[in-house]
Order: sequence, then C-alpha cells, then structure tokens
Amino acid sequence: MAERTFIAIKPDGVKRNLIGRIITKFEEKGYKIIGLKMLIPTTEIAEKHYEEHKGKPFYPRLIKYITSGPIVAMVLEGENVIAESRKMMGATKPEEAQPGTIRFEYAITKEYNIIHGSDSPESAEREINIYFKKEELCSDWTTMLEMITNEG
Ligand code: IDP
Ligand code: MG
Repeated sequence: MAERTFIAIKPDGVKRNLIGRIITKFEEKGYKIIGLKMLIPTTEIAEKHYEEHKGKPFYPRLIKYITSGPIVAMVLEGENVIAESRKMMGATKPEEAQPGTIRFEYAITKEYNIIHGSDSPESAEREINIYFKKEELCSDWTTMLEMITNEG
C-alpha cells in the first residue's frame, strides 16, 4: 500500500556529512521524496516530536540532542515505506542493527543514532504535520512533469 513517512537525519548525521549518503539509499530503494528541508528544531518542535518519551530518563538529553544543530527533515512516499524505511534504518541500538542498515553502518550509540523514522501510520501522519505544511509537500511532481513534456 502506498504510504508516507517522516524521516529526519539528526544533527549528528548532518555534522558527519552523511546527508547525501542517507538520501541516496532511500532514492535508490525507489521511494519518492515529496518533502525536504533543513532546520534547527526549536525546543517546542522537539518536544512535540518526542512527546511519547516525555518523563523517560533520557528525554532531557534527547531534546538537547535534537535541538543541537540542523536536521534534514523529509517525507518519503512509497509502498510500505513506514515499515520498510525503519528496516533500512536498523534497530535503535546500533549494536542490534543488522549489517547494511544505516545505524549499523554509521552509528555506535543508541543515543546518537543518526536518523529518525516514523514507527506507525499514526506517528507518520502526526510527525509529517509537525514539520511540514500541506503546501510544502510535492506529491504530484511526476504528473506535472509528464504534463509539461506531453505539451509539445
Ligand atoms: P527509534 O528512534 O528507533 O524510534 P525510540 O525508542 O523511539 O527509538 O527513541 C527515540 C530516540 O531517543 C532514539 O532514536 C535515541 O536517539 C533516543 N534514545 C532512545 N532510547 C534511549 C536510551 O535508552 N538512552 C539514550 N537515548 C535513547
Ligand atoms: Mg521512535
């Protein structure tokens, strides 16, 4: 089923110059990027994003981490993209991530693990709306391009 998910390259991924490599993996897999931006999350945005973790011991550090520098936020569209992109990311703890996954390749701690991805259709919808306005999503660009190229 065609779905949308929210992915973020976290500040450690940006600082380590992994933006291109990570985006390439999703593009090569076949997902369509329909939203893309770089931003430094405010505390308010970070708290909304991670509200499910409020009260956990690592929560204050998580908010500090995610607001510590620019992230690259994106919306991907494709068949089963929510679960499949999570598989591509690998387990939260890099030592449990399978070889070939993003976290296996690029991360060594569960705290600074390079990438975020929505874990369910509900969180995908919620997280996309935190970071993107509807008009910032370009779902129809293939169609628009076909229209232009068919004109002549
Ligand atoms: P996920 O990113 O794989 O969905 P979650 O359990 O939702 O993992 O945790 C959100 C983020 O919080 C993790 O990606 C990681 O950055 C951080 N985190 C999770 N568990 C811990 C922990 O036990 N200690 C420190 N940071 C953690
Ligand atoms: Mg999560």
